[in-house]
Amino acid sequence: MDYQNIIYSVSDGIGTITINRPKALNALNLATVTELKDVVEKIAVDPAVQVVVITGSGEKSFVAGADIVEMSTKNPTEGRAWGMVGQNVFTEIENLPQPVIAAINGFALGGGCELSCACDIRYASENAKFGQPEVGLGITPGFGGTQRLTRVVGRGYAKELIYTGGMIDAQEALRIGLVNKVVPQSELMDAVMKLAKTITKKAPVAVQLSKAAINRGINCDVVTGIAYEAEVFGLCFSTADQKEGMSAFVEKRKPAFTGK
Ligand code: CO8
Repeated sequence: MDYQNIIYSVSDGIGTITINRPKALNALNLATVTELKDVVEKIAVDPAVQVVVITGSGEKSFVAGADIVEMSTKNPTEGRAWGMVGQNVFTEIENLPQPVIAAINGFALGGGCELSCACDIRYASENAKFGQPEVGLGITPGFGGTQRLTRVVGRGYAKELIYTGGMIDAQEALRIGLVNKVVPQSELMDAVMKLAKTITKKAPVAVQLSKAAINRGINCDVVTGIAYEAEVFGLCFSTADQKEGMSAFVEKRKPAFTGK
C-alpha cells in the first residue's frame, strides 16, 4: 500500500510512524486510519522492528482527533462502525508485540489523546496539549478514551477531562501521569530515540514478553496475572538470549543479544 497520510521508516530497529496531515493538524480520517492499520499489521510480523515510535507531522499537532468534517454527516450505524474502525486499529497498536512510544509534539485531542493512550510510553513536548473534547461536539470519546485514559490516569482525572472537554498542558499531563516526560520541542525526538535505543539494546523476547505480561495483567485479577508472569518467565529460559545475558553478567562483559 502506498501511504499518502502517514510516513513510515525503519532505522536501527526503530520503526517510526508519522501521522502526516499537517493542514488538518493530523486529524484521523478513514484514509489515515486505514494506512495506520496497514503499517501496524506489517510491523507486528517484522522482526527488524524492535521498538515503534508514533508522532505527528509539524510542530503544532500530534493528532487533533478524528476528522470532524468527515464524521459530521454520519448516521448512528455509520458512527458505530467508524468508532469500531478506530478502536480496532488502536487495539492492534496496544497489542503490537513491540513496545510503542508516543512522541507527542503538540495537540493530542480526542482520537489523538486516545492514540497516545494505546501506546506503552508517552513523552511530550512542552507545547503539547491534551484533552477529550468530544462532549463539546455532542459525542462521547469513541476510540477507546473512556477505557484507556481511565486506566492510565485513574477515573477521577479521566472523568474530569471527558466531562468538561477541557484541555490540559504538558506539565499537568505529567503531574497526573498521562505522560512520563516533558522536554522542549526541539529535544523531543532525541529524547524518544534515546529511550527507544535503550530498549533495543535489551533482549527482544524478554522485552516483548514483559509487555505481554503487563498488558494481560491490566485486564485481569492479580492471581491470573501472576500466573501468566510465571509462564513467560519460564519461557525466557528457553531463549538463547537468557543464556547470553546471564553468561555476559558472569563473564563481566556486555551481552550480544540476537532476539532468539
Ligand atoms: N478534524 C478535522 N479538521 C481539523 C481537526 C479535526 N479534528 N482539527 C483541526 N482541523 C483543521 C481545522 O479545521 C483547520 O482547517 P482549515 O485550515 O481548513 O480551516 C486546520 O485544521 C487548522 O486548525 P485551526 O485553524 O482550528 O487551528 P487552531 O490553532 O486555531 O486550533 C485546535 C487548534 C484547538 C486543535 C482546533 O483545531 C480544534 O479544536 N480542533 C478540533 C479538536 C477536536 O475537537 N478533536 C476531537 C475530535 S472528535 C474525536 O476525536 C473523537 C474520536 C472518536 C470518534 C469515534 C466516532 C464514533
